Amino acid sequence: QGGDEGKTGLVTKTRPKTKKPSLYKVLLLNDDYTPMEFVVLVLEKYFSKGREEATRIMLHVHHKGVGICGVYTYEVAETKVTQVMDFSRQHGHPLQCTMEKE
Ligand code: NFA
Repeated sequence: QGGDEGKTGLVTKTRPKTKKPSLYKVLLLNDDYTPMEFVVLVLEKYFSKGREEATRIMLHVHHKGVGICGVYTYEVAETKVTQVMDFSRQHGHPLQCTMEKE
C-alpha cells in the first residue's frame, strides 16, 4: 500500500480501517460478607443481566473467587467499576469490582 499524494503533493499514509478500541473485562471478586442477593442485584442493575444469568455469574464468583460481568471499551468499563464500588459502599458491603485489559 503506497503513499497517497492527494491534492497537496504530500505523501501521506492511507489506512483501510479505523483501529478497533481495546476491550476490558469488568470483574467481580468474591468476599465472605456481601449477600448473594445483593450481587445478583448489581449484575441486573449495572450489567443488564436477567435473574438467571445474574445468579449463574454470582455463583461462579462465589465458588471460583472471580468472574466476568461483561466486556467493554475503557471508559464504559471504568464507569461500571465506579458505579458498582459506589453502590456497594452506599449499602455497606465490601464487594470489589475491577477491570483488566482483555
Ligand atoms: N461469598 C458471598 C456469601 O457467601 C457471596 C458473594 C458472591 C460475594 C459473589 C461476592 C461475590 N455471602
